[in-house]
Amino acid sequence: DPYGRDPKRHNALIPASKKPFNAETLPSLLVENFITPNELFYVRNHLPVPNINPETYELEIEIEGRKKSKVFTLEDLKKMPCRTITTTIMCAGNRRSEMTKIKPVKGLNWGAAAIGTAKFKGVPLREVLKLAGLSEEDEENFKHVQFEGDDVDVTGKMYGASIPIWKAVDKRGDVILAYEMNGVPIPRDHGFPIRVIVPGIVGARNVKWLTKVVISKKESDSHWQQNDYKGFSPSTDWDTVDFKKSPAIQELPVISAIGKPLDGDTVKVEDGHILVKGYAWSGGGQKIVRVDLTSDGGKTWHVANLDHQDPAEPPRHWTWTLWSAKIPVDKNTKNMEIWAKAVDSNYNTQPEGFENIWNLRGVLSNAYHRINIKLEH
Ligand code: MTE
Ligand code: MO
Repeated sequence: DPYGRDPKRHNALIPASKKPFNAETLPSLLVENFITPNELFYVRNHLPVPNINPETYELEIEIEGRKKSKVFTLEDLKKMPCRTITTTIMCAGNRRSEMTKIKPVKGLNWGAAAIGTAKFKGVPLREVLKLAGLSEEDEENFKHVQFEGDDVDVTGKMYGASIPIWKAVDKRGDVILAYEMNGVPIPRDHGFPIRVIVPGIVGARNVKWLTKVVISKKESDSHWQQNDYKGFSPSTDWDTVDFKKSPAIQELPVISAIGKPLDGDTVKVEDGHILVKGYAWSGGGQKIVRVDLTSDGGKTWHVANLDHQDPAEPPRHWTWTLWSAKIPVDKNTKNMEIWAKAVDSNYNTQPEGFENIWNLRGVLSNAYHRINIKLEH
């Protein structure tokens, strides 16, 4: 069993699949902490978890066309000046289970917790690239930075992805090669011993168990860059899809979700109100400027309090916002449907429903979040 050496997981992680292991916690637990505890951080593995010996670990940096690549040990990387970046990471398929209700899609049946926020410590990728010989001229001539993980499929292919080079070399891109997550060495499930952290960009490009970086004129040719993690029209299905026609997802659009109460919960009304809590986040370093809630189908909207928000300004606002709102409730109301939507610093907002954003892979599933609850007076 190739999965026999996978690490032990916390029992608050609810598996979406066991081999490979994919899991998320309950949204109600998630919204309790601005920094997601490592044990509750969603896990998205495509393959068995590698077991890397930190003593013999090597990271290879290749600049296409150069004779020799440069190799760094873990110790080499840890000796360099470090940076700590707090960022939210989200899977492109977060909240897919809601889109599936419109029409089935291919993908893990994620709820609203395939997202988390952590403090990562590591070395800026741009400094490592400079040491590997990348010049300012190279930054213009090459277009992509490709990453390879140490996890391999049955055909011997590594997990891989790439990002545009500007993101990697721009000081404000805040891309780091991380060796710590929330103050401890990165747990095995999250990429031990080195993972690239690409703030503001879809989870899939934050390659875990990083063993190779290639500076290239081309994108990664991996399955996950070319034939997955792309958006399509609602009328495109598996018989007509041409993956070459859509760009790979990089920065993610604005999203929000209610974490508490959960859909189907019974909630006690206090002082004529109920308390609703959730998260909101936007990719590309945009900041959440407002979260709106309604309990009457959009006739009236309540603006949520932004309870916990990092002070960083866009376009370097990498973390989610935790919010809460008190929704007034009539004496006679027994059931309630609550909707939430967020607005980011570009004034982009979420689509109303899933009908017109449905896509065959169930990605970018960011319509208004809607929950139905029962009320107890
Ligand atoms: N990196 C490697 N090497 N292998 C993977 O399967 N999954 C990607 C990304 N990096 C993956 C990877 C995807 S799709 C996501 S959403 C994030 O890792 C999940 O990171 P997490 O498991 O730390 O939450
Ligand atoms: Mo993902």
